[in-house]
Amino acid sequence: MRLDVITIFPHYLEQPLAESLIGKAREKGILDIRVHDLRAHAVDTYGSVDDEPYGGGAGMVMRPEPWFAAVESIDGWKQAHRILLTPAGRRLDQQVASTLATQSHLILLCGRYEGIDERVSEGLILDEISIGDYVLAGGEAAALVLIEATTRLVDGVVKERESIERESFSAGLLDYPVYTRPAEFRGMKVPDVLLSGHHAEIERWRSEQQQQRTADRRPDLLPPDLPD
Ligand code: 6GU
Repeated sequence: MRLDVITIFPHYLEQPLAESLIGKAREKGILDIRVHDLRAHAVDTYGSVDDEPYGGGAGMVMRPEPWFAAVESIDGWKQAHRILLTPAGRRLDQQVASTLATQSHLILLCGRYEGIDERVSEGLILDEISIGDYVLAGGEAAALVLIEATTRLVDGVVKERESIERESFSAGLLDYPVYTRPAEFRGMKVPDVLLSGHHAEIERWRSEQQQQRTADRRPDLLPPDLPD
């Protein structure tokens, strides 16, 4: 998968995208990720990318020219799925991530919260995505979340296929609790069933734990009760 990210804070993104699963997938050539500095396409030699809003009001608005120039400098941009990260977008969830994972080329535009000239959305953007109902100063952290949720679903990025398959099997439920050695720690014991070696019982216990935890913590994830 090819990923291009456009931001005024390229350094903010570089280290997280060099670590762990994503860093390894880049080394293996499974992911081709490039971070672009919007200021390289500024309208003047001072690196200006924003200006006062027409109609007045607080804050600055990002000008359209740098965004158009930055996107149009990316090879294959016309065929790419071009996403603006904005709190006004549709909400990212596992279903959205798995659909994005089928794309061969994503271009992510990290806006600043105060706003981007609407003609960027009109002329460049195919999809607007938010990561939740709270306000971030900019789209950079959201882009990292989207990239991590999406790329781990791309073939070859996660070694243990089983963890991905288990997630989709138990789709929409919270995970069961897990334990490792020691069997007792500061008086807290690992549930007996996990030490029993009875695989069918362990599977049943895990499934019950998932149902129970989801009912307790995230009842909104459970299917609605059927009427009698
Ligand atoms: Cl994508 N951007 C900003 N600025 N705030 C957000 C967001 C995005 N998603 C949730 N809050």
